[in-house]
Amino acid sequence: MQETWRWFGPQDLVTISDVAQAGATGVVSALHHKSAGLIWELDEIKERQSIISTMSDGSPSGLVWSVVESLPVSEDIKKKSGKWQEHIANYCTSLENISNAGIKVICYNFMPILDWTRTELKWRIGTGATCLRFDIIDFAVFDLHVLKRSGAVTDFNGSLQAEAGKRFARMSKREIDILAENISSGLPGATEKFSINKIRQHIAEYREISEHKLRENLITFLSEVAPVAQDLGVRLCCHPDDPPFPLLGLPRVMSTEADYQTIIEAVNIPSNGITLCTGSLGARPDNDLPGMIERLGDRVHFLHLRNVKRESQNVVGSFFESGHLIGDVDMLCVLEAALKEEKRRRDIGREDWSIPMRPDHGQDILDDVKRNSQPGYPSIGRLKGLAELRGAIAALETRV
Ligand code: DNO
Repeated sequence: MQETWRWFGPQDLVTISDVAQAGATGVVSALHHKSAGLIWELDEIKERQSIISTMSDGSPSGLVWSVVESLPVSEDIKKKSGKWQEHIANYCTSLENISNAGIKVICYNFMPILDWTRTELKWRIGTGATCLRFDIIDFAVFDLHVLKRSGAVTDFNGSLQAEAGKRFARMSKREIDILAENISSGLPGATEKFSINKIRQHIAEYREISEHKLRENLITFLSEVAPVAQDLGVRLCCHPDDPPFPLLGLPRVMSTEADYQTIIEAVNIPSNGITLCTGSLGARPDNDLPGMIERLGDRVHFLHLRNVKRESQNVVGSFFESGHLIGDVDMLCVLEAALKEEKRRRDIGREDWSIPMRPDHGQDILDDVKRNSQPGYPSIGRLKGLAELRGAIAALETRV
């Protein structure tokens, strides 16, 4: 596995020199300032590559930009409305430019409006560390009492509504503002930050878009872009929904193995692949992650390795982000399945046998609290995660 590290560009408080010390060899990055739908020009990509290859004292970092995360898909493409055809053409031009710069793995997602969603960004666990958390009652507070979405009452059962009502009554104005901010604009990597009114407006635009329609729109998108990627030797990898269930009454179509299977079969070429994110998919008790690697392994082009602790056996429920090897995801089985997939690829002579992986997220520990970098992306917490995963991989490699 190629060890990679997500870096949010020059404004990231974790620097390229820090990344070099983490021991990763690949960098996962994006031109975050570009809105979805625009073309990534070759010179902008090359400029970012040169920044990644240089440490703050001017010496070579030894790092290579190996994965783009994300090349975002515009809302028009997801809704198949407005400028969707122009945006698909621009997406293909960006793929060509990224490929010409030598980057061959490209991650994206197909979640309507919001990218990944958490309700708390600094949830304190017993050790004093903090982590990200999704709390279903807090989310119901937001949906029922802040957004006041008309369909929300049918999406939460009676006891959840009652709990949310009680919690909302106890919350201060500041707590409510923080909750709204966390959900609508708090997380790094998302392409847009939304006001409450903007969210309402976007939700209204999805009124006619069922789960079936959204899946069809994803297939339309892939039917256009995956063959272009295939010709360029680029591997596209769709990130799962995070969390892997519908939110705000909006459809989500990449939450389970069956979802992936449908998309893979619909556009059945190797470049149409998966970002297997163990933390996103692991928030659902009915996702069998090692089994998914065994069955869909051929198309796993990128691995996000992190863990979660679920607080119920329900598909829709609360969870927090636990240590990389501690939690409901059986990380050792996942790693073993991934190593077996790499061996299978080596045996048949596949050039892409080494799957890029990144330690996904980390808890804020020690000096992370002072540095206050992007939520979920602290330096020391991720370093610990990477070191644990590296140790586990080294031990498992002797057995596979
Ligand atoms: C969260 C990330 C997501 C992911 C995008 C991929 O940490 O995994 O922001 O990058 O959903 O498109």
